[in-house]
Amino acid sequence: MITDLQQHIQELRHLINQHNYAYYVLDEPRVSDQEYDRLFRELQTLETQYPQLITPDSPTQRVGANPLTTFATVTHKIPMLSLANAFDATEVHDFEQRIKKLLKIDDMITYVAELKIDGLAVNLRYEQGKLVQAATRGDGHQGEDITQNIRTIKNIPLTLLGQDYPPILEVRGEVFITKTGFTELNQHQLTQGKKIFANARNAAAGSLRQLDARITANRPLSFCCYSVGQVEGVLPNTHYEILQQLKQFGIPISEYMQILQGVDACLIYYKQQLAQREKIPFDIDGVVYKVNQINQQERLGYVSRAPRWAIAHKLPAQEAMTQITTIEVQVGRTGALTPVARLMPVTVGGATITNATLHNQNEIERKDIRIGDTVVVRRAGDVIPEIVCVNLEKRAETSQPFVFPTQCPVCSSPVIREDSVARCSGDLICPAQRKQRMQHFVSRRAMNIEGLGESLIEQMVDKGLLYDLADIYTLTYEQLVNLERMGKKSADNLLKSLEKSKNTTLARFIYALGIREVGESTANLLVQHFGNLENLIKASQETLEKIPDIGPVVAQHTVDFFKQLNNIEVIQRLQANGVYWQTSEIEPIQQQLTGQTFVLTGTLTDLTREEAKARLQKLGAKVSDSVSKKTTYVVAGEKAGSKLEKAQILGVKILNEKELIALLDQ
Ligand code: I6G
Repeated sequence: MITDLQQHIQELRHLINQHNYAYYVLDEPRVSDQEYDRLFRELQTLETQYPQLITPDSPTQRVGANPLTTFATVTHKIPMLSLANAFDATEVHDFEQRIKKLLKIDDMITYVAELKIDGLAVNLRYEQGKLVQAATRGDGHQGEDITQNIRTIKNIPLTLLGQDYPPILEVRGEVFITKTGFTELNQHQLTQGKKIFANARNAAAGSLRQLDARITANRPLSFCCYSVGQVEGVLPNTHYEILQQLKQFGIPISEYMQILQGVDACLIYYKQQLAQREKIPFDIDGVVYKVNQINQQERLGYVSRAPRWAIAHKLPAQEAMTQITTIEVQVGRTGALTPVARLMPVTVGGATITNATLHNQNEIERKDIRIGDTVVVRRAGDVIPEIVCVNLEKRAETSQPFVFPTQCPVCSSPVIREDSVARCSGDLICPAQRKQRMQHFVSRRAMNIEGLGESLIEQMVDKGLLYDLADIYTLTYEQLVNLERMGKKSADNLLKSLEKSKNTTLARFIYALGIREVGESTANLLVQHFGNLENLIKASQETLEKIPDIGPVVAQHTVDFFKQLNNIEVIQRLQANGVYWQTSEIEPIQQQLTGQTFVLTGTLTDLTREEAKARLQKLGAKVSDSVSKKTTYVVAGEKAGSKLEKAQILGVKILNEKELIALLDQ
């Protein structure tokens, strides 16, 4: 006989499991965090009062209290295979040709394309819907029993949902840490004085290999399923449907999966994923194409421990090993000194790299980087390459730590320290700072002076033709034509582009001045707010700080910049030399909605999204993409979905389109 209390406890567990499923698998939370915590605490309290009613599959029982002394060995019922690799399109076409030949067909083959997450492969075994064992891949035949650790991963169900799951079901997939999880974990490790991890994969591996599951429980691990192992029971007859079925049982699967016809479609998928690699929230090292029909998979079988029906199309590696030949210090536009490692050339992510930023002295010390060291370098997208870690095994005994200079390497002025940043105190005395400021001033998004590149600026500053920004507009044909690599035509063209650049906008001009921390969007904000340069020059720290999105640091740098008389003098000379902008176009911003944040969702009928956004911003409002407690209003158009639901849960005020228009027309 089941008592009312047992019944209630079971209901609580079921509800919590359903909420976990909605949150982790469907990515559609159904209750607020507070409501979830309330249910969880209620269950915990009842289980503390009645410990005899605790069951191992209760959602409260993820973290075991007793550390292990060693991991037991698990023999896989069905070997955990690896995948064959393809490194280019030809190899992918060859894969398809082999398949067609073996299947003796010439029709289109249906594939499922998935991402290959850079994590650790594991096998999870469910018996009668309960998670009973989890193991690493190991050598493919035997792995380690990591059940205690796997149970702590929040998106892995301890009990499968529904009733019609196979009585024995093994699922396989990758345990990984997201990019943000990895950054936060390393930040936490740093503050605790603990070892930091070289990359997300190492962090995931280190976390799974803990004998004490309480440590694993504090690591941001996730799981994503990509196939099944032993199954006793019936599953659908395509790979895609099997995964969808697993999702129904509460197993997390990838949202990046696509069904595609033929390998050409797979190659398009590859290009798309490569292009958006930086936006994918976790590291990937390839994409995988699998034949979708299970009967075709069965006919194709396996060769040398890899299925013939699947292939991993590798993405360019983002990391490589090389040696640091020397460390140099570069002086930036604002005098910040950045140490840069010069490297033995190495190919990473399809490009040859010879330099990597070392950020600052702290970073060099933290990673214990020395000249001559063998290091792992990482190049992710367009980001400047970085040193991930030193290979200490290859360190020479003679290696010496790098001594950070106390004087600017260019102008010998003393180096001053501002937190982690070392700065040359030379300001305009320092030719390096002057060159950098000029490069910024002439750049495309600033004054957009075509034909005035880095090497020309370098020559002209060194020859004394250019001292400050205003000198750029005093250059003459005679001066230009005598420079190295400068013919008559180039001199003429440069003079023309100088002339053209004089007609600019105030926002571009402010950005071009190179005030510390004032990027393009801040420059735009300043223009919207002050309307003209005179008002900005006069603005106090207090006035500046009142502008939404302008913090005390930006305000301070702006005030400091305009306090310096030589900066005002340069501005006046620039204007005297012909730089101008249209003042009439600038309307100072109206501020009724300052400090309010709007989220637009669903389809608007009378206004377009862009119009609504522009009009809100003009009135000083911020328009955001995501709903939080800080959102002032959610504007819900037709067919508004999850954002509207979230607003309702969080108690954020909701406006319809008519109400929005009324607000805008006030
Ligand atoms: O190691 C793997 C990574 C990803 C896989 C895999 C996968 O699918 C997205 N799929 C299979 C079938 C195997 N290894 C054996």
